[in-house]
Amino acid sequence: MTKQLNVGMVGYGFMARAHSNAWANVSHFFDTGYRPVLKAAAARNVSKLRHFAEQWGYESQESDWQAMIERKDIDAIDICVPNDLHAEIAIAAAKAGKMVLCEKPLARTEAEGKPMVDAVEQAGVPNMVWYNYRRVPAVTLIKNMVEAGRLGQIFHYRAKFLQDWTISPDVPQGGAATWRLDVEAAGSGVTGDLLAHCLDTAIWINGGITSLTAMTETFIKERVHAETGKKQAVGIDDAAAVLARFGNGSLGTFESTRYARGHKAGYTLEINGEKGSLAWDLHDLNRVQFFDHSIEGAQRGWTNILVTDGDHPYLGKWWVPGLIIGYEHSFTHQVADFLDGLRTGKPAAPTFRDALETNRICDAIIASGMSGKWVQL
Ligand code: SOE
Repeated sequence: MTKQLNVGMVGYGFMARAHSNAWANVSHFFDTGYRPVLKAAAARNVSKLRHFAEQWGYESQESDWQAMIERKDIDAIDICVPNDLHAEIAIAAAKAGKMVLCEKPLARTEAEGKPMVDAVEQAGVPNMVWYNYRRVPAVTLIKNMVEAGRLGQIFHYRAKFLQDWTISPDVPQGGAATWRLDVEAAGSGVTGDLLAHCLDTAIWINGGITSLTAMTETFIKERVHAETGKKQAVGIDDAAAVLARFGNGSLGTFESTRYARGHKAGYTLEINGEKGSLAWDLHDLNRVQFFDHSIEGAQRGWTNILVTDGDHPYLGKWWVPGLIIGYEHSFTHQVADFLDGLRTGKPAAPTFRDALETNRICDAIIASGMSGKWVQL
């Protein structure tokens, strides 16, 4: 029998829309045994909340998240607010016995994330962090191919996440639209916002990182704060370049910036192994590029696999073979896996504990960027 799962959303921005879309459509496509219901949405800005809640069909609205957490008719709290609010909400939700889902990164730092992990584990509540790119079918296929040994020994893992939206000095920091530039709200800049995605995917596919060194830069040193109207020092990293060693002996290179003119969400990755290479580009997200060295010499070359067949990860649940899917589907897949985890008792990853490791690596990047030294993890 299908069970109802009542969702309480905290926030109304871009991520709240991406998650709401996933909650709303997952049971149309995936048989998980659960039917999520958009039960309540909470935010302080009442007019923005009303617009959001009505557009997405939330049954009720709360002007403070505490009230929503206290409600008996809410099963799961989904946190889609700036990073500085994650810990307080997640801990309170766990104490109230709710399932907790949190937008990435888990917290601003590992130290802030640790009590969040303790809270969900002590309460024994299901929990997950939204690192959605794992669930792009092409990326999941890469994971499966690496796990099946198709690349043999891995030598290199290379990833980039490039944007260009903060090049102008007129972009403010702080406030609802630009909190990602305010170190108080975000914790870090591109490291926690963009590189965190690359790191989550990397450690999932290629295992743990054992040491790293990083170069970070803040190109624009002062920006007006949207809330005070005053110019103040910028505390976030605008760009980060990282050299890393993985536990399996391979070398990692990671780059992230908001100063790569022409790039809006340029997430790419490539893995090179003894038997072959695999590559993926978010802007062509249904394709995997594969070089298979075992193919006879004259026919050997890069093959492009269009990941749209019924036997590709998640694709059997969507349309018919050959029809492409997009960014938003990765969130639906994440909810589907979360709900499957509830049914099977095998929690979907990344859990809070898994995501804490990404925070640990981000902290090491920021520390190394400041000291110029290698950090052992
Ligand atoms: C920043 O612009 C951002 O929206 C990140 O916060 C998301 O996590 C990333 O997926 C896309 O870019």
